[in-house]
Amino acid sequence: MPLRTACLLLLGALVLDACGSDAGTGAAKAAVTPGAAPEGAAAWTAVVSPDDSASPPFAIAEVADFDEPWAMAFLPDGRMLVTEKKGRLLLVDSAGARTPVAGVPAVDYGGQGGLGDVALHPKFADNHLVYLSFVEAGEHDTRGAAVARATLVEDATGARLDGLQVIWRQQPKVDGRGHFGHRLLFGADGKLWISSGERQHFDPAQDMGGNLGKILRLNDDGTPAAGNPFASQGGVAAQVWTLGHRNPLGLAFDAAGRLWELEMGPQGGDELNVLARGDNYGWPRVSEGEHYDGRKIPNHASARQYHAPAIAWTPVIAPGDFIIYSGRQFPQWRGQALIAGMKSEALVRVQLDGERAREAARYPMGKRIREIEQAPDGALMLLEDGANARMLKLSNPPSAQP
Ligand SMILES: [Ca+2]
Ligand SMILES: [Ca+2]
Repeated sequence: MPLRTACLLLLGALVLDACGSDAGTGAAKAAVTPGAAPEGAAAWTAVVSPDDSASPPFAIAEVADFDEPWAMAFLPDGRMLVTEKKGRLLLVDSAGARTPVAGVPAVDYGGQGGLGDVALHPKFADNHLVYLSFVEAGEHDTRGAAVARATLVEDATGARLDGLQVIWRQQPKVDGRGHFGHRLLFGADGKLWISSGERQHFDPAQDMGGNLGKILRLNDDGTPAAGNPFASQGGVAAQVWTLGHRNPLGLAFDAAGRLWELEMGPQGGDELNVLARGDNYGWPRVSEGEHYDGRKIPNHASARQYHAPAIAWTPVIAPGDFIIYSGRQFPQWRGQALIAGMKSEALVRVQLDGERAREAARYPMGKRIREIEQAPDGALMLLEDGANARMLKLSNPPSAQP
């Protein structure tokens, strides 16, 4: 009963591991068959209302292995760009064959930091612009996330990035190696959204003199977009769309144009939020969790000036990223959030209803899942976390086997 074993181990991990939900390294992993049907009562039946959890409607195929992968993005021709935290960018075809891409900027690797997200310019087919987030070293043992863009070139000598230009930086650079956030998203209007973590320094999330703990809305060249709510304050405040975020690791638009944001809470209190222009999401003044040292934090309901999450998780799921599904292979999931779960070692499915959300199902994967993307054919692509991490393709059988 490997799956049942995994469920029990998962429950144990939730109870025993009181710190480091986002520390980037997993506890002992259970060897399981991902996606197999759980037997008996799963460990989380008390906290979710699973419908098809007992029989996940997907088949799983392993595509390739990576060393600490962090993100992926699909090219128009169906190949993928995959980042590895230590600083490698790889072109990957559907059969898993990999081509290294030269010209990646130097990254400050360690802790939660290194090479981060990858996104394509909305007009990539014309301009071949690729955007990367990464951690950049500063002076005196400081560092911060940065975003660069460059042209992807493929010729007889291989693949490379040309004309690399840093277009955005976390300010200020601070010590520590956590909570960079640095997920990237382009909107339909071509605006670039960046999630910026508070670098485990708490108060910067409320300080408009810096851009830590904020969601930023920029033009594709990194300049502040017109219409941002704090533009009159000038400086980096002109970049800010929302504030009061801890470690935001996912951004996605739903079909109605709402922007959803997923962030790691402290001990408890992972959040899925609907972002509203200029709103304050409360960190570190309010949270549904508490500090790792046991100090209590008032909850969102105690201070109505802070925008409360649509859903919060205690115990944490420790999200890596999420998508809002829109594909063909799982039509019953269109409009739902699919979350890559790290500590939860699961694919977490959340039903969205307007601005409300409820967890609908968890699919045990037996490994920390760092990243999720929707493939052009509607399959789900997952990246496991850490060393010897697999890329998995989840397809709705029988028609879509790779
Ligand atoms: Ca919050
Ligand atoms: Ca992603």
